[in-house]
Amino acid sequence: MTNPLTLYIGNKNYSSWSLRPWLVLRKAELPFDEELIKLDVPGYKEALLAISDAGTVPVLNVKGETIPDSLAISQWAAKAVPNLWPKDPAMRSRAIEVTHLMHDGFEALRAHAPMNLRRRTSSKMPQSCLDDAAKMVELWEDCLSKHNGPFLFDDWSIADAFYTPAATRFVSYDLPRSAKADTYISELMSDMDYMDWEADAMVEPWDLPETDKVNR
Ligand SMILES: N[C@@H](CCC(=O)N[C@@H](CS)C(=O)NCC(=O)O)C(=O)O
Repeated sequence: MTNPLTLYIGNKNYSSWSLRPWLVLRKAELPFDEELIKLDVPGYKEALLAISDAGTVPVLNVKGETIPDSLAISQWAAKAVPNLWPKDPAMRSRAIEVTHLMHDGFEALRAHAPMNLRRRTSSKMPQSCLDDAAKMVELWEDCLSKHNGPFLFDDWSIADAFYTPAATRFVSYDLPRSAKADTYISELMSDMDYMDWEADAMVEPWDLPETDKVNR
């Protein structure tokens, strides 16, 4: 390995937590190696625990030190390079707050509409999932209406990285959204870095049947 940073990630089709800091490192222009751990195959948990005690991906290895957790990795990157959070202090605080909302909340959306980039369905979703989706659209609209776009806080920030996997769920599961939210989703999904990740996900040979059968 040639880079001082290695990001351990899960399957690109499914691992929403991995996608977030991967985008952040790309936007930070910090060169990194990536190591993909296949999830839900025999021995995968041992493989994860060999990388960090968290037993999850993502994990960033910085010259031998490990940082688990998508938000901790993103915060590390924000300390290493400028401009990953908005400069304006009030905008910055709100960006951190909405990022935490995604990191810690929207459980129903996460459970009933797991990231699955290859999936396209219009099947009926549970009300709790639709309620979360509506809450997310409201949050996006609030941020977008206060700034000039195209991102939640004008320029791209870690907040947008955190909502990118959520945006893909609106498309995969055909979740209702306003025109403004749809424009934001299209913006995130046409991002060049996101498209690199998605291209890999499309040709990944591994399926997670439990995730694929959600809402079938
Ligand atoms: N809070 C963690 C969540 C990480 C997480 O749950 N990752 C999933 C993959 S997307 C995982 O590693 N799962 C392993 C398992 O369930 O055993 C973060 O933000 O990084």
